[in-house]
Amino acid sequence: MNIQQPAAKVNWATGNLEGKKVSKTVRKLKHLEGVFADEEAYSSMDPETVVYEVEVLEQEQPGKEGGLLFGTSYLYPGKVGDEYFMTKGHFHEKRDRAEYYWGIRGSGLLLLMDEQGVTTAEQVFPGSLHYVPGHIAHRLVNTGSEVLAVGACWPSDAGHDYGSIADRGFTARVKESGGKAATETG
Ligand code: S6P
Ligand code: ZN
Repeated sequence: MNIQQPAAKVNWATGNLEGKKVSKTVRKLKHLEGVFADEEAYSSMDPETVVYEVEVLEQEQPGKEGGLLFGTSYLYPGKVGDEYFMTKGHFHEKRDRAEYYWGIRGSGLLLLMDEQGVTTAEQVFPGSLHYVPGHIAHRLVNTGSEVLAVGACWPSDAGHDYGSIADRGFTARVKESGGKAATETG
């Protein structure tokens, strides 16, 4: 029998993925127009500021039915005005596709919003495990002072629907208030 190397290696302390099929996406402030509430603070910041990076093991072609994708997101600490750095957030394009998230490093919140606009939040910390059911939009927020690294595994045909979030936003925001993270709805 021919024993082969695995598809990739994961550094479980940092989340870093290494492998031939690992892709990397960098999201800078300039890619996040309209995401943060304080437009004046947003336009005064360097558009090249990196907000988050995503590594994905594309063992299956994204879009292909029946496979799984695996990734790590690295969300840097920072704020736009008093609002913490966060991911764009998305529903899956195939709405019923679910996903697992788990905390690796740092601390933050996972915002979960249903199609009626009801948003809940879960604490993210090293070892936290989060089930994101289908039909639920999800967004990570870094409320800490170090990088928030979060692992994820999701169906390869899930896709991303960013448009619905861009149109209506999430119904909750996470801001610093009196030195602490506070959620604001409405
Ligand atoms: C994919 C999964 C994550 C996010 C990543 C970036 O289904 O939920 O890999 O893509 O955290 O967030 P966003 O909202 O910019 O795709
Ligand atoms: Zn997702």
